Amino acid sequence: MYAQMVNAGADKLKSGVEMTAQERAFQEKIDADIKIEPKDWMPESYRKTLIRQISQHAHSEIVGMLPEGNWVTRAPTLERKAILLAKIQDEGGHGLYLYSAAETLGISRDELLGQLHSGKAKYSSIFNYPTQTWADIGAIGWLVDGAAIMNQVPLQRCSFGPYSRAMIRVCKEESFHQRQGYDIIRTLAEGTAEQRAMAQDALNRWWWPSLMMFGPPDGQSVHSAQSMQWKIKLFTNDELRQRFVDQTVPQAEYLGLTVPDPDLRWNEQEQRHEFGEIDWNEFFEVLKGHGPCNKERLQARVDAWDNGAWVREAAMAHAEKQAARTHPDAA
Ligand code: BYC
Repeated sequence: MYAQMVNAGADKLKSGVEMTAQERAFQEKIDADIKIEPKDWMPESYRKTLIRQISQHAHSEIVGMLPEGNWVTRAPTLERKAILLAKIQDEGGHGLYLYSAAETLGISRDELLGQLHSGKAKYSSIFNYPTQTWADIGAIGWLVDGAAIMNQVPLQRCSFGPYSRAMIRVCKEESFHQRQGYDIIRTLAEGTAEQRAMAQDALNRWWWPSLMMFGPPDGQSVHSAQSMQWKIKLFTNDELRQRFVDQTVPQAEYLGLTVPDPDLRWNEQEQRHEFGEIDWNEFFEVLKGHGPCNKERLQARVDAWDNGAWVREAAMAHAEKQAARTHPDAA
């Protein structure tokens, strides 16, 4: 039935290759907004694209714990410390849901982590910047989680069932994260001149890297066209970036902070903010491993893996002992 709803022009993959009958049936399901589940047939490149995106998303959550973890012992009050700890634990949880979603596509967690540790898999560029002051924790919540939500709310409707369902819970928690970040920045912006300067300094340093989180401009985004045909992505990188700017600029104005972009202006006719040129050279350098903290972040993850070896070994030995007790004849 859903075949009737198919876009008649979509008989080719975005790569220009003619679709097989099986691929066409698959695309028809997607066009009819029917979720693809792990045991359903799917093109190999759909599976690979999902593994790439979901695992990079999972790695971003786990690496994203590091810049925040840097401030747990220095949070200004007990309440802020408890909130920050809870937020970091949430990020760990998001990473685990996402690794589980990726595993449904037939790849093991060990392989996924191996790809992170070898540098083969990416994680979000944003986490290669340092957290220099407490205001940076506010900026991460306000801007970085704000950008993450902008990207992830549409992903709740993406075509792959396990990913879309993971995003529903993740988005609820991210929305709390964004508010706690805004609350930190608002408190500083309403505080002493020194606190206000800290908030402005954090905005100055995190604004442009936050805009880069949405990925390269549409003209240079290699995966967007195919991912949108498959509804792995529902909006382009530039569309989401524009929405983020339009949402965030009024929040900065409310706080009395200045967005560090002299070219920023409201375009009344188009009902959107125009903004200045992003330094894409900086973005691609960070992706190549040359950001301020790339080496430190990756090393921290590799060390955590190595230092946790004894826990994994002990858990395996315990599981084997339990299994031998339950099924003594199986050994
Ligand atoms: N950083 O063709 P494109 C969070 C790569 S954090 C690094 O447009 P795609 C959190 C891209 O992978 C947010 N790499 O790619 C918040 C590709 O390289 P490969 C995590 C980037 O996939 C607070 C190449 O550039 N969210 O949640 O169509 C605390 C070409 O790009 C970046 C997600 O991951 C970047 N910013 O679109 C803790 C959301 N941008 O793979 C955690 C899910 C691009 O060919 N992901 N690249 O080597 C997505 O929506 C998409 O993957 C992206 C990129 C929009 C990010």
